[in-house]
Amino acid sequence: MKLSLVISTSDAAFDALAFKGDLKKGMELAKKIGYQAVEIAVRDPSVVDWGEVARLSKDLELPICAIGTGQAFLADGLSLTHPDDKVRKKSIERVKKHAEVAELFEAFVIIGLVRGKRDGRSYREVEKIFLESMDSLLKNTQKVRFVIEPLNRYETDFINTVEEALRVIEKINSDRVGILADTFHMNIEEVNVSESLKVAGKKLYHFHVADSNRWAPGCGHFDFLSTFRTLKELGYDGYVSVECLPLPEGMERAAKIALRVLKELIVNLR
Ligand code: LER
Ligand code: MN
Repeated sequence: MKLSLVISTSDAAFDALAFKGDLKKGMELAKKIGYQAVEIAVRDPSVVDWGEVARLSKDLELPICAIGTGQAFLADGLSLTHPDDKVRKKSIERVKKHAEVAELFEAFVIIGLVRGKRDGRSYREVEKIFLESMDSLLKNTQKVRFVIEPLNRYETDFINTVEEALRVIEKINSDRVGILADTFHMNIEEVNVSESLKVAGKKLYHFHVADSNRWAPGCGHFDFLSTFRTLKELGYDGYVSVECLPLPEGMERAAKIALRVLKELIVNLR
């Protein structure tokens, strides 16, 4: 298991991000604190100088493990299941740009909020549109991998649990699509976090951590020990990305606490 920190470009509207703002500063701090990679939340990839990010990543020896797309939904209202065809096409184009960047860094593309909401439509209807959008993304990209992130009910009503994500993934039927499980969402939606992770099994491609209150791990009541034991049992060797509020005491402190707590946990698993 490798530890990563979620950072973002300056135009992010989402609060649960460490080092929201200056990407360069975020990458440098993540490295200084001791993270092995960063995950970058990006609203619009066309406004970022990716050459500069690639240089930084190389110089700092800090890989970029995933590209977040939720800002495109939060700030621009784009979604892969948008009822308006024109907006949906624009959304697919936007995520394709995310995918091109992700391909460059061999990073995952996160399909979280950007999949949209049901907005009064049936689950079936929205799922059908989502499958079409995913099909288009897969056909128009080479080998980049996508991860579907189940989100809690207060953020979307389309795919809240690992089981729901797995059902959609089964229909997509591509090894380029897996699950991103996030402890914050699982704590709200899953009956039993460890059991759900076992059901995901090898389809678990990526992992987000925050405590029950979305503070740094160790600052709430989420049972990280049993969850990490399950990850070990599953042979999970992907990234564990810290995606927490800048709490307690600001971004840097939260990121430091998270790293210390997670490192201790992982050592104790041996
Ligand atoms: C993104 O990874 C996430 O977990 C969501 O809560 C974004 O709103
Ligand atoms: Mn997440």
